[in-house]
Amino acid sequence: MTAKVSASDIRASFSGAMSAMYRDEVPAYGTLMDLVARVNDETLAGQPELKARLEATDTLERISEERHGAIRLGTAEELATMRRIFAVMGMFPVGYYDLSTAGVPVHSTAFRPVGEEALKRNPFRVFTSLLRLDLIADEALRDEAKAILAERQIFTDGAIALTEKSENEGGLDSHDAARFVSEVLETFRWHDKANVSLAMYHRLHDAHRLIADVVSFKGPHINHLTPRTLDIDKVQALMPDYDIAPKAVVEGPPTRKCPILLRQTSFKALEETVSFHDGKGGWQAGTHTARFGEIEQRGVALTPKGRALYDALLDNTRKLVRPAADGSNAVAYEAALIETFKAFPDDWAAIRSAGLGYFTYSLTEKGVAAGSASGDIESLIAEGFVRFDPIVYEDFLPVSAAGIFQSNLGDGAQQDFVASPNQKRFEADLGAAVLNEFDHYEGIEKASLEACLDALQTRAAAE
Ligand code: OOG
Ligand code: NI
Repeated sequence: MTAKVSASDIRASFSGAMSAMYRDEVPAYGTLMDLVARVNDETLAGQPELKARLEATDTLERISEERHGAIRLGTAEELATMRRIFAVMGMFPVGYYDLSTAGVPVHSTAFRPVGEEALKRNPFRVFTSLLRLDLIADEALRDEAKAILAERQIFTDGAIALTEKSENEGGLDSHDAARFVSEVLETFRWHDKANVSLAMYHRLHDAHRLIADVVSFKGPHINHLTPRTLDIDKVQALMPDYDIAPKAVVEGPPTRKCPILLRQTSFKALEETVSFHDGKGGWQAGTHTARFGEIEQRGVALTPKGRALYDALLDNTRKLVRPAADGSNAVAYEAALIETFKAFPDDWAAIRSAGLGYFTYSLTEKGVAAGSASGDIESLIAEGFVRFDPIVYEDFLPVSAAGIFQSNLGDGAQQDFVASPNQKRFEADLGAAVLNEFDHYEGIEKASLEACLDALQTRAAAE
């Protein structure tokens, strides 16, 4: 029997292939990648303690290869099949995001690797949304959209056959893995020929721009890829020098010494030429705006207590200043954000002792040399036997995601829906439950703590 390629290796190779394809399709993404690489190098050179921490936790290497993407699917069947395909690459649905409250008729999850080893190897994630036609008022249009979606097949026969093979045989050998990557890539490719007429596109677009983006095309083109930067403010400030116009405000928490959760910013989607059916067997030219670029900076994952504090502070800020789509009050918003977030400790030890964030524990050089030590975790830390490092937040934030969606839907696209989260329905369509992100971080924290205490043979003392 030929050896199987690990799911993480398939994921790494897929992430690389996707990046190369998108770089080809959207040259500004390539420019952004170069800028991020430059800023990351400069940040590491200027902050030796950050570099040392990343090295100590074995997470320095993953950063230059790190990115996430996003797609929007049209049907439950597409979502369920996508789940099986991502599973071949070791990517599993984590979290449920309801974006209806933010005027976007979708709900979403993030497919991503789970567990420390897989994340270290390659943390590629895909924010995956499912269109909610049930939120569209116009019943006739809803039925037409459904009928159009029912006709399309977004996966190649090869992608489905190889997914089944992997499920039946517990993985793929290197030849099949390479074929799998190129077959699956087809689903994410841009199509400049639409599925519909220009008139239909306009009707869908009038109902909601996002509906047109999902229903009018042969497949769920990847709509952005996001490299991870170590200094988002610097990249944001340098973007204009590279001829990229960033969105007015950075989503998420303010600039801090100790980054928490996730900060994101994007550049506006491109207007692209698309051919639509002319109803006479030919094509008619039109345009569509969908694909954009984004960058993100990731900080510590927060506990439910930390997250509740974050949500409350963000909410308070937005009550003071609601960021306008045109960026006119960006300065006031940023000032309010900084002021409000003074209530969130900005020091790793304080964040840890207040139970706001998740950390991994490991032995220091002194701890390794000592071999054994007694005392509880607090005294082991105080005596320098054990160190703690923030666990990176690997997920997304619904308010930020809504901001990213909105900035690419154009001004005035704001639309109100009645908030209607429906995780049960989403999971039924997905064919699986989504993982709870908090449980996952807590598990990683606990395992590291136990490993440390075991190594120092003080487990009994700590219990
Ligand atoms: C997804 C937007 C969400 C993020 O980084 O929060 C997202 C989309 O526009 O399809 O990618
Ligand atoms: Ni994104």
